[in-house]
Amino acid sequence: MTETAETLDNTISAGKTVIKGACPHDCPDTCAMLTTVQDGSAISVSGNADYPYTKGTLCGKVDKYLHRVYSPDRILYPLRQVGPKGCGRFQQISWDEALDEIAERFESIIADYGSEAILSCNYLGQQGILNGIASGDAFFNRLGASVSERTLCNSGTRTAYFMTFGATPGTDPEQFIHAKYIILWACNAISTNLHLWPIISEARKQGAKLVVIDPFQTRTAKQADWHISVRPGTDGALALGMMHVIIQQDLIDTDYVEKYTIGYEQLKARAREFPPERVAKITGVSVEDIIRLAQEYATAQPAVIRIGVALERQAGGGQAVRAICCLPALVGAWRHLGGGFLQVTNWAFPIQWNAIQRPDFIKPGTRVINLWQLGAALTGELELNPPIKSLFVYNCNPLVMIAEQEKIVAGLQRDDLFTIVSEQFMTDTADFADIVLPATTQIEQFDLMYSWGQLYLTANLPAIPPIGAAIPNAKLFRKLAARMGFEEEHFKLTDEELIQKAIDWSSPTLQGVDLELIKQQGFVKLHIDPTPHAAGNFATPSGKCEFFSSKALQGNFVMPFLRQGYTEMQSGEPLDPLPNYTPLRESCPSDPERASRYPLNLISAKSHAFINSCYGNLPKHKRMEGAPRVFIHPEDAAHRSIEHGQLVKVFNDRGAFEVIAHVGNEVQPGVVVASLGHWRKLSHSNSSLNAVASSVFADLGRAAAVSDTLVEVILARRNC
Ligand SMILES: Nc1nc2c(c(=O)[nH]1)N[C@H]1C(S)=C(S)[C@@H](COP(=O)(O)OP(=O)(O)OC[C@H]3O[C@@H](n4cnc5c(=O)[nH]c(N)nc54)[C@H](O)[C@@H]3O)O[C@H]1N2
Ligand SMILES: Nc1nc2c(c(=O)[nH]1)N[C@H]1C(S)=C(S)[C@@H](COP(=O)(O)OP(=O)(O)OC[C@H]3O[C@@H](n4cnc5c(=O)[nH]c(N)nc54)[C@H](O)[C@@H]3O)O[C@H]1N2
Ligand SMILES: [Mo]
Repeated sequence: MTETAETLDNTISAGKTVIKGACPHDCPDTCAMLTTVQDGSAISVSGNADYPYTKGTLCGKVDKYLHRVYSPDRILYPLRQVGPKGCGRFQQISWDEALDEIAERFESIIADYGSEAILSCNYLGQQGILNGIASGDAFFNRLGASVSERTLCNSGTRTAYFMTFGATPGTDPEQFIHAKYIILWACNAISTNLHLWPIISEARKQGAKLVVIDPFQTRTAKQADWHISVRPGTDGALALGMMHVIIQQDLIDTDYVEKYTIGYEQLKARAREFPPERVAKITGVSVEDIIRLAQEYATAQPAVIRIGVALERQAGGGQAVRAICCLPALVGAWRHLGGGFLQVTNWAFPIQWNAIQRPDFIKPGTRVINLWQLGAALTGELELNPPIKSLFVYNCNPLVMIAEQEKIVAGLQRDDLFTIVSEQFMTDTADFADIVLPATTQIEQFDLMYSWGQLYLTANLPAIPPIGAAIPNAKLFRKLAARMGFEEEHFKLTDEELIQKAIDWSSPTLQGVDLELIKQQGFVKLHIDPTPHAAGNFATPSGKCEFFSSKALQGNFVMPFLRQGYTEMQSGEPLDPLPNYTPLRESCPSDPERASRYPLNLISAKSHAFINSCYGNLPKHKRMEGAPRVFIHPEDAAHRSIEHGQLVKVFNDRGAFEVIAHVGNEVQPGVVVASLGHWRKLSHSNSSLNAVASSVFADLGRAAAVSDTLVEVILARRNC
């Protein structure tokens, strides 16, 4: 009997039950979670010790999950706004009243403006197949709403990855244990991918070297064998410089390149343009370090690269990812167990998203609105016809998480905008809602969880009944569909029926597995080849690793985190089929005037104690995170008479926010770093980082160049 089974028996006999679940958050780890229940209440959560990937540990955020579930601030009943928008004055109403009002307003908006005047704004607040990013798609598609293009995260990276490798999960993180050289490139794993860390630590005990490439000395960079502090937005040049050295010093795996790649000669010509001397000037990394990195990476096999998501948030971020993706094939790293490349693994999961999203319900020609442009869409700047008259927000907190915050505030303040927010907490966004709907937490609902950072399908069984009148997202959209009179069978399917349809049970990755087995065991690991590309076998049109991308020639295209079929291929200018380096957009010399007014480049980093903005309101998590800060180099601080610990204003012509200055060498001169997720209304200035961030698109995947943002920092007035 395993340890957990023993524990289970003991706890059941003591009048307690332990229910198998999974962390709901937008995080690569997707931990298996156990909830202990006594007399109908959850009394503790813990990691499932039987789960091979997370081995019984939860992070410091989710081990306090019950603070979320039982917080006195939970929204437990439907509410109607009674004060001016944004003041957060609400009165409790019944579900029937809420649904009636939504249906009546939708019907009148559709009659006056057409259904495209309605837009949903949703993301990964919950990550399950049922209640996650796609849970409302069938409803909104059937309604005829504008389609929201959700490129808030990972779309630039995914597009680049897809151009090079196709839809493949890459290297299984559990195989990192065999690696001898690990590069965490723009990835702060100790904060954002915690359960990869013990695997990396084990590999290091067995002799692996850990290199972190990041302009910021993160918790992870501090622990590395070698931290390479690159200038933001210059990684494309660094990767091309590495290639230059690898090719020049004949460190390529010629056999692998010949058999399993296409475009080597063109790539070689491109890399020739990036000698280390030029790359050193661009990146701020010394010539010696560029050469050493290239040599070590090429020769210390198995070598594996794990990239985070931050690269795509710079003007040339997509092509930088493309360049980094080319490295493993060049040196044959894919041949080895534990070698290769990891970005996101969810390509591996045999999920038939169309069964959940129902893109077939979309009326041909329905317009698509990108969520990074929410502010411009709501304020009328986009000159949409019809204008947006209703916004339905769920699994998302746009007022904190989407750039150009001031425009979003202005849009949400519109009296003629009917806003519905389904939430667990009264977020900054929910304050502006006309109707707020109560959402359940993970331990109150059923779901099946995939992962974007590992290879397990994990069951989440309800541990306690819904609290108050809260309901899961899947149920919310069934209720709305019924109230709108939608007759399609889809809207009558139960949770389990939907899951049965959504999974391709015949996939070789799930041989011998059915839903009952997953529920019983709590999880299954997909059957995936541990060296998926040892002999090529890429999922590209050529079946090879495409240094020269054939997809790029067909026109610009977008690969969002979850696509609804139709967004894949767009017409337009062909993309550069070879990886390249594009300088930052906002800084000199592209806009010298702007750069002189706002000389510092602001990077947004994920906070340690929150998941995006989740937990940003809970006292224990806030204490763990500390006050919102901006990291600034001592030279930049001295130049502005700023001292460590003082309140400063970070601003540009888009907006401003106030935080405490952390003066230190963690950042380079010219760069400032602030963490994301602090709530606007709990901040000094009633604004936060996205007040200044730009929502201009980067080069690939319509990711926004939010970290390609110039600002100035001054002492906040109240210091004077
Ligand atoms: N604790 C915690 N964990 C999380 C989240 C959270 O909010 N909090 N969010 C989850 C989500 S949604 C995501 S997408 C992932 C993101 O996971 P990560 O990608 O690891 O997180 P980020 O903090 O966005 O970026 C990682 C690092 O990239 C660096 N960086 C920024 N610009 C550049 C650049 O131009 N070049 C290089 N080389 N580095 C750069 C930043 O300084 C930062 O340290 O984390 C997930 N996990
Ligand atoms: N400037 C800048 N902006 C960024 C980023 C950046 O690095 N810089 N990062 C981007 C990234 S990587 C991401 S992933 C996005 C994240 O953007 P969001 O997905 O908007 O981030 P969250 O703050 O997690 O908001 C999710 C909300 O969903 C709610 N929620 C949780 N579970 C449920 C549920 O079951 N039902 C309902 N109805 N609601 C629920 C939570 O309470 C929370 O308020 O932000 C992007 N924005
Ligand atoms: Mo993300």
